Amino acid sequence: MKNIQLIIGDKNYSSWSLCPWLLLHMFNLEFDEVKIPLFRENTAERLGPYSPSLKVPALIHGDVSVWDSLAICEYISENMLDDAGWPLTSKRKAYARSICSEIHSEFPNLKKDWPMNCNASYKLKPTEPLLNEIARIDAIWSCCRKRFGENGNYLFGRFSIADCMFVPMAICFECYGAELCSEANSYKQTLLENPFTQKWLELAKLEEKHLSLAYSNSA
Ligand SMILES: N[C@@H](CCC(=O)N[C@@H](CS)C(=O)NCC(=O)O)C(=O)O
Repeated sequence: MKNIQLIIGDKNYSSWSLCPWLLLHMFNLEFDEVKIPLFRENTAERLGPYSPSLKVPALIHGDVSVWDSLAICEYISENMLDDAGWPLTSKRKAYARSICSEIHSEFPNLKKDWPMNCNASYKLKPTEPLLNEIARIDAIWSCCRKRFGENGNYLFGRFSIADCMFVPMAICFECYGAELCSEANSYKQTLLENPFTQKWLELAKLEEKHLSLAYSNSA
């Protein structure tokens, strides 16, 4: 058994699990993946030993346990990557942390109306509040790319935690058909073409499809 265990939900539905999973893969950190399918009778019972919130993701590292996607990514960066999970300068790092917190705590309509379902592919007309949230993400992406993206294709050039936190949105935007400006759209493509995003999507295809396409939980 490796020293790091990442507890995740179904790859089809668990948007937050994808964030630290991608970070660990992008930085070549070996870990054991423990998958606990969500929304089953025994889900809470199986999550109990790993996650006090009874949600995924959770990370076990030696005798430390961390839950909540952003806290896990921060822990990985601080303890395993010498802070390389964030952009280098404090100005960029502050910006990156702000947009990560924003995506984590805001966007209720996106999380409710367009939940991640990797195998869904159909157009769902966004409501006005959802359109406003999509426009905000479009602005975050295009603004970051213009201001900070000079050394690569990710938000801050090279890959960072900020990209991890936005990959589920890229999958949802592709699946439900969000309209984006060209700068944001090409960033969305970068996230979707990332080899580990591709790997996640391939593995999601192999899973049992448990929920209907338009399920209403904000997984
Ligand atoms: N803020 C948490 C959200 C965690 C969360 O909602 N996880 C979902 C799956 S992506 C879950 O475990 N849902 C199961 C449930 O609500 O019972 C994070 O970022 O990790």
